[in-house]
Formats: sequence, structure tokens, C-alpha cells
Amino acid sequence: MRPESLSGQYTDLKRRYGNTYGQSWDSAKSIEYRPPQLGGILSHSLRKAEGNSMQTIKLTDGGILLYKEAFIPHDMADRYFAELRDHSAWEQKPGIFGYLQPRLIAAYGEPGLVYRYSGRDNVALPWTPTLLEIKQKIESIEGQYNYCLLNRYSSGQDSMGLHADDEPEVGHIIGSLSLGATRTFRIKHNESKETMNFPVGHGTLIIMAGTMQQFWKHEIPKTKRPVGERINLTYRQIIRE
Ligand SMILES: O=C(O)CCC(=O)C(=O)O
Repeated sequence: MRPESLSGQYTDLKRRYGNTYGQSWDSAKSIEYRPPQLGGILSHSLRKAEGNSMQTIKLTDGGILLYKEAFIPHDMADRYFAELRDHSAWEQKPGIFGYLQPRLIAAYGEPGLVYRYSGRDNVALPWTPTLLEIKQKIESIEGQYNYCLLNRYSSGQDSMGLHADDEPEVGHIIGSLSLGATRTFRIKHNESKETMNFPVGHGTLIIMAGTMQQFWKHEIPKTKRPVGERINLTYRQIIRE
């Protein structure tokens, strides 16, 4: 089903904000998400998201993106960042064409879980208390997760290419927490190429849901801005075979 009312709502946003809303710092076609301006005109649809001040963005074709800029308070985010940076089992893996991926990764979760992407198996190490604590916080908003993929971007030259997490064994709700340097999380519709940019900073939570992985891709583009290190945690539900 193509949710006409949701597309209509988005058109209204463009009409309402005109050029100001439609402009972004790095792409004429893309839209920068500005939480204070948008608050109040986007209706909240997911039951658990109601009342917790997450912004709910209904995307064309049934995708849903929940956003909260400072979900984790600053001091707690500092503690999580230092702990995860210093004590995770980071490794740099080859990507699809054999080149090393431009970031480090680590994977944790329930025993025996494996997430395969870009032709590589990522076997979960046992949960740590910190990752379980964060998991609980995200689950109190939306989703149930049994696996966490960590990405570590050492500078603006580290990145994540445009992709969808649409593997059949991954549940459609993905909770994504950012720590450290602020980067841009960019989403692009597969057909219309409509683009939105979300700043993801120290403690920002994004939850991707609905049909977002079917109709939209997402990325962390490289930046020439002098940015520091960033860690991202994506909590997922891996469906066992
Ligand atoms: O670093 C991010 O925010 C994006 C991570 C991501 O897209 C992924 O792990 O699939």
C-alpha cells in the first residue's frame, strides 16, 4: 500500500517551509532536518514513541524515522563513549571489493548470533553490561534487539556508503545511537532520490522502522570538516534460522 496521506504530509512541509526548509549545506536537492521547526506538525504514530518527545518523521512509502537529538545526557554519553572506545573488540574488515572498510567495527549480542553483510560474517561476542544498559534504554522507546553492530569513525574520512539494512534475517526496527563527533546521517528514497539530512551528535538516537529499509537507503558521508572520532551503535533483531 502506498500511504498517500504520508506523502501528502511531506509535500505540505515543503510548501510550508519553501526554500529555507528545502536547502541544505551540501546538496541543493536535499533537506536538512531541523527538529525545532518541525515539532508539532508531524503526528506521532508509534505507540511507545508517544509521550517521550521523540520526533516521528513519516517518510514516503511507509518508512518511519524516530529522532531525538540528545537522547542520552551529555555526561552519560561521555562515559559510554570512553568505555566503548577503550574496551570494544574493534577490527577493520574488508568490504565487498576487497578494500578495507573505512571504519572499525565490533559486534555483540546473544550467543551464536551472526549478522552477514557485504559478504562477511559478523559473529556476536557476549553482551557487555554497558551495551545491555543502552539496549534497555532504546527498547523503552521502540523495538526488541538481540544484536548490536558498533561502527567507529576515526575522522571525517571514515564513512558508511549508501545502503539499506534489508537482509531477510534482520528485523525492520533498528535502533541507532551516536556518540562523539557530530556527523550527517543522510537518507535517500530509492526512486525519487528525495534526500533528508539529520545531524547525529553526542547522544542522538535514531530509530528506523516501518518500510524504511525497503524504500530508502542511508549513509554517513565523508566530510572535509575537521571532525573528531564518532562511535555508532546499531541495535538489531536478528531472526535465527
Ligand atoms: O554510523 C551510522 O550512523 C550508520 C550505521 C549504519 O548505517 C549501519 O550500521 O548499517
